[in-house]
Amino acid sequence: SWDDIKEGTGNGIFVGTVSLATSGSSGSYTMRDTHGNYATDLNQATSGTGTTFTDADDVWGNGSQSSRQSAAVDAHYGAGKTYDYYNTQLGRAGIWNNGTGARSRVHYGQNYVNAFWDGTQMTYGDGAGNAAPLVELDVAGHEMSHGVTENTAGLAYSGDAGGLNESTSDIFGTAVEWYTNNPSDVPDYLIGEEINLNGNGTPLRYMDKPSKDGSSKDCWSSSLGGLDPHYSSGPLNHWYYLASEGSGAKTINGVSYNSPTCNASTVTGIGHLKVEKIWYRTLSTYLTSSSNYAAARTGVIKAAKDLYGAGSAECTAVDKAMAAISAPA
Ligand code: ASN
Ligand code: ZN
Ligand code: CA
Repeated sequence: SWDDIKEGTGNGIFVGTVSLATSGSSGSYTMRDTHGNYATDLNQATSGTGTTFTDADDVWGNGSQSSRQSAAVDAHYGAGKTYDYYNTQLGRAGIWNNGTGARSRVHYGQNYVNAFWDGTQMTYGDGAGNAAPLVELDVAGHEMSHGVTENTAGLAYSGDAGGLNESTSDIFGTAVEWYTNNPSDVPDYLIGEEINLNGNGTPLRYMDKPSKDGSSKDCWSSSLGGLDPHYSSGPLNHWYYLASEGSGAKTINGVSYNSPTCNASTVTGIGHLKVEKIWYRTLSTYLTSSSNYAAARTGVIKAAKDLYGAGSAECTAVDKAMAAISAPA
């Protein structure tokens, strides 16, 4: 039966060799965990639920990009780590906060260079050319977090709210990467750094200085809301970095960051986990579908007071970081 949970061995494309929560018994295992997170193979289709991955010896894939099981290992591992992060660090029992997991569909379409949440499930393309399958850990955390946003604040996908929505997914995708601390996918403040979407080894997005991608904004302005949400996310991603690590130059896990402020201030960081707790409380308590950056600024101050007290270093840091991205007060 599927609730006979096993620790299998997965050989992922990005995560290396990991223990994988699977179900079944000798001769017939499925890639399904205790919460009901499970992975299916779309086999290049673009609709349907796909075929559940099964395996005789509970050793999955060989780690190469051409291994059909390996893409599923990364996606299923990512779903499990995202579930565990929300559950243990933020007290949320999955996307719906009801203890149930979600389906991850892999091998979507032909040469599909994206991943998405559709209100029900996660879906991952295989990439094309230089771009690897889009099953990297921060992408899995990003897509599942769209589900969390949908089931909390319900942020719209346009205007300032669209940027807050996208950034929330980048923040928690990054949070999952830090929580997991996988030695083959060392945590950072970059998004999609393993996939090579640009073909030159650069990440998709940079949280310390979002404008490094050529399109995202570092600072809020009244025209921000007219941008694609993947670019209007920049200021809040910048806020997360500044509040976590502080302004200026810093090397973390071998990656060099240099985070400017928009108001010539200096910000001292409080560590990413506290910032995540403050943002999650903001998202789940103080924001609505139409919230803008001003509401985000008011919200993080309230959330920081709730969690750490008025006048706390945490409260000061998240407010100073909001000022440092020019968020309206
Ligand atoms: N991967 C993209 C995202 O989650 C897909 C999209 O643009 N909807 O933002
Ligand atoms: Zn997104
Ligand atoms: Ca990353």
